[in-house]
Parts: sequence; C-alpha cells; structure tokens
Amino acid sequence: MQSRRNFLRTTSALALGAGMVSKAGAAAVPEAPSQSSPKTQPPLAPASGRPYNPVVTLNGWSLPWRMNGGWKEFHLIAEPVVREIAPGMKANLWGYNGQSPGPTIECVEGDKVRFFVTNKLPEHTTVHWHGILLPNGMDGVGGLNQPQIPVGKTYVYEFEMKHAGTFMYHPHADEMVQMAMGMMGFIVVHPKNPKERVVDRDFVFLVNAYDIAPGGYTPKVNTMLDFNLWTWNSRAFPGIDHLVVRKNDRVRIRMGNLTMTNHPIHLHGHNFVVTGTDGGWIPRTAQWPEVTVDLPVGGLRAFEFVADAPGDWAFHCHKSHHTMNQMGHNVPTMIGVDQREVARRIINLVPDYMAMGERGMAEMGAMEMPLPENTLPMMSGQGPFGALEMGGMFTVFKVRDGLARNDYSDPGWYKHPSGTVAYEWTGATPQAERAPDVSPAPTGAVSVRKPGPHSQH
Ligand SMILES: [Cu+2]
Repeated sequence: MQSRRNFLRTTSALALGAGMVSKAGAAAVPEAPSQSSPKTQPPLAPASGRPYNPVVTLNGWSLPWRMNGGWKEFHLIAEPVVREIAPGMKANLWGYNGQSPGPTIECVEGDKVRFFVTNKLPEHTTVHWHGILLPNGMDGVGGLNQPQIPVGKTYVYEFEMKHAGTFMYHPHADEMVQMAMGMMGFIVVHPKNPKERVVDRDFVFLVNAYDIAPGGYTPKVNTMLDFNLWTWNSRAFPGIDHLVVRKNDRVRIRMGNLTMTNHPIHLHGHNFVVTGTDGGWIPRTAQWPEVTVDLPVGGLRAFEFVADAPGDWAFHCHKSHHTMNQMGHNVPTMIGVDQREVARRIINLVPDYMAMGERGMAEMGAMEMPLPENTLPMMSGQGPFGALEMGGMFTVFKVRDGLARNDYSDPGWYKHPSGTVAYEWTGATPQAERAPDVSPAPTGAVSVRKPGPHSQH
C-alpha cells in the first residue's frame, strides 16, 4: 500500500506542475457527481483503472472516480435529498450525492481506494465500510476509530480493497437516525481477473424501510419495528424498476439488508444458488438450491441462476405485509361495512383517514379510494390482466428472447404462447363429494340468551 507521505509527494508534484496551490489536500479533492433521477442508470463501464464487468443498481447508479497516482479516488457528499419513493410520493431523506441510497461504489480487488467524504448534513457523521477488511482507523465508527466528521468538514478514508465481494457503506454516527433517514450505499469489489465469476447481468440493491405518516414527507426516526414503507433502494412498488434479462443469461442478484427485520426474498419461475455473503464467496460444494433466500438484518446475499424461463416473474419479499404500502398499516378492520361515502366525508376532517375494503382488501387494488396527498395506496400497480394488488418490496423479473446484450429497457408485458395461461372452466361443475352429515337435525329457530335482568328464565 502506498504510504501517505508518498501520496502527498505525488499529488503535490501534480498540483505544482499544474500551477496550482501547493496544499495537496485542497488540490486533491475530486469532483462529486450528483444524480437527480431515481431511475435505474445503465451500467458504468470503467473508463480508467483495471477492467471489470459493471453491475446495475436497481433505481440507482454507480459513482464515477478518478485515478490519482495509483489510487482510485471517490467523493461522497452526505446531504439531505428528496427521493421519489414511487410516482405520487416523495420523501425528505438523507443520502449521498443527490440520492438515497447513495451511489454504488465499484472497484477491483487490490485497488487502493481513497474516499473523500464531505458532510453537508445538519449533524456530524462518519462512513463505515461494512464487510471490508481494512485498518482499524478506517472502519468509521465515530468515537471509537475516528473523530466524528463535523458539519461542513471533509474527511479522507484510504485503504486497499483486499477481497472481491458484496458489501455496503453507512454511517456509524447517530446510526438509528441516519439509517432511518436513508443513509446507505452498496459496494461491489470485482475480482482481479475479469474472467472470474462472470455473469451476463449483475443487479444490486439495498433493502430499507421507512415510517412516514400518510401525507407526511419525513421519516419518523424513533420507530423501532413498525415501519410502513418497505422499500428496495428507497423505492416501493410500483416504483421499483423491473429487472430485465435476456433468455439464458446468467444472472446474479446481490442484496443488502439495512432494515430492522429479516426479509425472505422470493423469485418465481427459477431456482438459484446463494453464491456469496458479505463474508465472502461460498464454495460450489456448499451451495444448495433455493427459490427463497432469507436476507438477515445487517447482512448481504448474492445469488445466481440461468434465466431460462421466458415470462414476467414476480420477485418480492415473502412477508406479505412487506408487499403493501403506507395505507395498509394501522387501519381498522371494517369488513362488512360500506364506507365509501363515509371515507369521503371523514377525510375532510382527518386527512390521514383511509377506508378498508368491506370484503377483504383485494378491492383496494382496483378501486380508487380517496387518499391524503403524498401517500401511496396500500396496494396498486396494473398488470396485463388487471390490478396487481401489491406494494412495497415487489417487482417483476422479465425474461425475454432476443434482447441485445446490454439492453435493460422495458420490453412491455410478456406475450404468453396460446394455451399457456390459466383459464376459466365453462363446462358443468359437478356437485362436490361430501362426508355424510351426522349432526342432529335442526330443531327450529335459534334462540339467543343474553345476560341481564330479562334473561332470568
Ligand atoms: Cu420483507
């Protein structure tokens, strides 16, 4: 690893050569690109440094860098951001470089990396590099490994990326608040040999959760467990982009969990093997087939498979209350009550009031119920056959024939070959076989006895 003194000498020489100030630190701060869009950006092919196969961040982007005397330099800006959670709802979050989560950091095993971190938050912060093996003083636990980064200051982290794998970054300063506000990002360290662990499409996202009152914009930071927005990269269905792959592509999906509960992530139509965690790669002999992988709190998982089944496959958290949005939480059960007119009247008095379906909740997916502004319905989203009745941690994995190698654009809904869709039976329906009824014959009207002065007989 290059010593700090060598680095200062190198950058001073560069700075002086360019006729700039001799103070290496100031001259060395690289640009901090920012992203304004919550859409999935195309993979960022490396423009300098060692070659690798870039990942695709779901509803996110990768941070450009510059090479400086053998070091890969990134600039993260911790700052308040506005994130669209799904069309119709925005949240005031904290993040990095314009978005929450922050940009994905991509580098190569053996890279010497230098992160400039500028704090534009209203309070101090740090950055912890989760899963990365590094010198103790670079681990980012405020008070333990370093002083907190004060408001307005820039700190520098320098270390070597010793192992390829799947990691994340987040503050280790006022953690409960800063993570509840959305401060986190993904790290991918690619293998030194770009021909190792090659896949055709490599998707990454973080699993996070917020508690934002219907009609509100700012997360409640003291919530412990009862979150009402279950998100992937701070997006909720129908705001999560679809994962588009070409038939027979080898696919890797990597996920990290910074919520306060586990998430059993389930993919339809394929089986896969878990190939890596934040602790490293899993030997082939230790892998077994799955269709659901449990994503533990504070952990990451990478899984891989060949996408050999064309179609539109559901991809979601299997906790069913994690596939619904704000309005599915803390609403009274009103099955059997027609409340459409009532809802319209109450909402004038109680802006966050929401009626629940009188025959269960399915009708909520199809019906336009009055909602407070900046609020996501409990479940929504339209598919080719009608309402999807989903929210939160749900999206669609689209496998298609004949896509171009780097084409991630939405191919529309799957066109099923004829005779391959479930259909209604229109013939005669025979009487169902029943076990013989052995209960005594009814004896007449039901009488109800109630306690009280008139029930004494
Ligand atoms: Cu979940």
